[in-house]
Amino acid sequence: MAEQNGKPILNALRGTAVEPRPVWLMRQAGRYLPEYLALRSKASDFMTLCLTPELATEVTLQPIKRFGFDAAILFADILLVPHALGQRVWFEQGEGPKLEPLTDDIRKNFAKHSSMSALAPVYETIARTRAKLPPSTTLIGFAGAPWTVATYMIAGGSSDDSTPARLFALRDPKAFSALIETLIEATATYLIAQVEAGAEALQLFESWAGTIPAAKIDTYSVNPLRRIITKVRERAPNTPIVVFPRGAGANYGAYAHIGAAAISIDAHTPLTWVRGQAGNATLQGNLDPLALIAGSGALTAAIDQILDDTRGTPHIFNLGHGIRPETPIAHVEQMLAHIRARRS
Ligand code: 1CP
Repeated sequence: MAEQNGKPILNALRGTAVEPRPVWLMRQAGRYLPEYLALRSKASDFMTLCLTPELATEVTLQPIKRFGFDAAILFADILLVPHALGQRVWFEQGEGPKLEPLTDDIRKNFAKHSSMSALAPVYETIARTRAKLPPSTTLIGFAGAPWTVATYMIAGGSSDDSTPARLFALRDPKAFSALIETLIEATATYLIAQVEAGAEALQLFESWAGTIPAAKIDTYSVNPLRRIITKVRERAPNTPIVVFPRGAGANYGAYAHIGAAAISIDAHTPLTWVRGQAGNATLQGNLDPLALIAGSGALTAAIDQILDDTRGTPHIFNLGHGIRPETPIAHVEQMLAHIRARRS
């Protein structure tokens, strides 16, 4: 029997089929919330917002205060790791992230930054948030998976199908594997520090799993994630880890056996199929973010399908990817009311 400690998300991550279904949303603190936009305009830039504990704590708590989700996710970004490793990162309004070119000089200095002490403000945000959360709400820390973070470091920003990183890996496998090694170490150190600061569960975002050629899925993604999970579990054996390999398709099964407590499922992968691949792992997801924009009958039908497909099994309700800025608040309220009114 899993321990019933009054935190629905932690109970689900430990393998209990919890009803009513615990729920949080990826990117739940963000631009669809007027209070986020108001606070965002106070910070000089997005990186400063992430690295100012007072503001980041407030943003983390905003969706909890408004909706009472079962988990809060730390307000930060996966690109804080390249920043901490010494590669300059900035966000241009409406344009997404930008990173300075990954020079030999920057790579030579990675080791100097490996303590992740530049992210001390993030650890302080975690401690402050934890102290303010309701007792039933779980605080989730996170990081990007090495491949996903590397795609941004190599391209200098977003790229549709990770072409720059894929070419770099094929042309210079030694340099690519050194970069992945650096990210494995840095990410494990960062996540362990998050747990020590008060994170109760962790999520690893492999947002660009879908761009990895099948023959490379193990070396680029599955093995690095397994190594991070092993390192974190050595130091924090009771902290469950969620892996989100968005777009992994037929490779979803490969992620079920790397020590993660849960796998988060995108909207394109059938939950019932993953259930058969995933052994005892808890599943999370997989509402289409567009159903949340559409609302009304399309939304309740999509919710019912997910709840029916996962009935009696450990499952955390979530989206298949981040909530979109144009999502009406009333539809988030409709979703929560519908999930919480259903008992099975
Ligand atoms: O609830 C929350 O908002 C939690 C905080 C959070 C998380 C978990 C943010 C804040 N970013 C992330 C993760 C993140 N960041 C991922 C993985 C999840 C996913 O696939 O969406 C990725 C890929 C990033 C990189 C990133 N940061 C992008 C995506 C660019 C692309 O290539 O598509 C963007 C637009 C950002 C900026 C960002 N991060 C977070 C917010 C709220 C924003 C928008 C910035 C703003 O306010 O203008």
